[in-house]
Amino acid sequence: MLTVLVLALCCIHSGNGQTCTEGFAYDRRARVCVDIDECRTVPDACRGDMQCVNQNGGYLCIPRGLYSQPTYPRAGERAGGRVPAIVEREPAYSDTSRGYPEAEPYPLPPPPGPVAPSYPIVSRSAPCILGYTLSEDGTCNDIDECVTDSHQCNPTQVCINTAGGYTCSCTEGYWLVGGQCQDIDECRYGYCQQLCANVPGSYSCSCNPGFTLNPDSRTCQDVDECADEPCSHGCFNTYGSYMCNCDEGFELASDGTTCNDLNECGFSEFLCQHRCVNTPGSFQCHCPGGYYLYEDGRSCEDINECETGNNTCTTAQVCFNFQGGYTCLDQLKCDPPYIELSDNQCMCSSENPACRDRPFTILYRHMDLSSGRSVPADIFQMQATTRYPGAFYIFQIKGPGNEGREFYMRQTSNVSATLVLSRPIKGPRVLVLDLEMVTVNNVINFRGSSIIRLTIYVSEYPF
Ligand SMILES: [Ca+2]
Ligand SMILES: [Ca+2]
Ligand SMILES: [Ca+2]
Ligand SMILES: [Ca+2]
Repeated sequence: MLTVLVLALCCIHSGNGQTCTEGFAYDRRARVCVDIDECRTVPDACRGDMQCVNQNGGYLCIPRGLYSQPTYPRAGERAGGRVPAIVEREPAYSDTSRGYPEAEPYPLPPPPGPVAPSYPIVSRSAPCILGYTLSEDGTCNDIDECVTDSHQCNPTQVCINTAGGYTCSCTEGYWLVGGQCQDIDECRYGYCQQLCANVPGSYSCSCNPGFTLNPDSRTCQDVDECADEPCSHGCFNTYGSYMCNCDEGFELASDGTTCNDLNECGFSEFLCQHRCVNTPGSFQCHCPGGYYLYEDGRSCEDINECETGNNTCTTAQVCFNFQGGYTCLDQLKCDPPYIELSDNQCMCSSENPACRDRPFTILYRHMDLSSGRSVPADIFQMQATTRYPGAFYIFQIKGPGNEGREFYMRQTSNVSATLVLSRPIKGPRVLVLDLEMVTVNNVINFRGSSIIRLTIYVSEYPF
């Protein structure tokens, strides 16, 4: 048991220096672990421009220019007999190539003169490169010149902080002219499609009436005014505006949107034969009683009450139609000494002494005449039905009915004559004219007459 223990102890102490921690070697004579000088024993312990500095239990690689005198690290910085944190710290110097440090600033060399005895301990008082300031945790932080007001930008410029420095620039809408930020006159450069207003640092576009600014705030597009239905009737959108139009029978009012009814009746008094009634968008012709509106929409046509049956005549009567009315004619009754020859003719017999100096026959005729008919107008013709050799005929108007001398008889041949209307006659009126035909035969010394009793119904209207 004792032997095993001695052997075990013997093995530990005689085991090729393996009992020392890394960085130290066992000195058999002194029976202690001594530091290994890696700078001598390790080939290329430091790369590149780095200089190897041996430490107790380790070694340092530091930039050659920074090395002044090797020294032992303080006890507190020894970790397990070596300083591994410092060995391999390449970023500490590689960042210098960029001109400024980032996360791991490396310490600057101490000022000239007496060499700091404690290197490589970082000197807390060492300044950072220009534009950086040392913070309490030992890192170099960028100075924000814009906040600390240590910049040199002029009042028109804006200070923008950068890592290790700052820049002066103009804000949007300004440009640098002669070191000063001056407003850009965007209007001069056609930024706006239509209207442009330059303002310091910016500009604003607007559009002419009838256009609206697009979301790009620069271009304009036509407003479709018709979408809001501004017109009473039709609407046509146009580029920059719109136009209203009206349905037939309407006219556009002065406001350009409202449609007013046209008073067609005011255009012409001949639009309707009788009466014009204006209606919204149109007009209508009206006819007086006894007439109907013809299919042309403006003329008045007489209603033939005798044909339509819309009359009050009895079966014993004869219906006579005239313009604008009708009348019921009683059955012919001849006054004595006349006797009835036919249903419209009375005769006075030559054998009857009472018939001397009376017309031999009276023929009843009816006609209608339009009021205001133009004159002269031939309106009725009469003719001898029997001719006697050597006889001649005289035609004349007899008795009452022509006091106004509106008519006269014009002989058209030996045996015929025409009743002529010579003056305008105004209705409604009923005239009875006795048109006499006198037969004269000097050979047999005969003189006789016959009459046409013409009843003329003059209408109220000239149609
Ligand atoms: Ca501007
Ligand atoms: Ca438009
Ligand atoms: Ca109208
Ligand atoms: Ca009638």
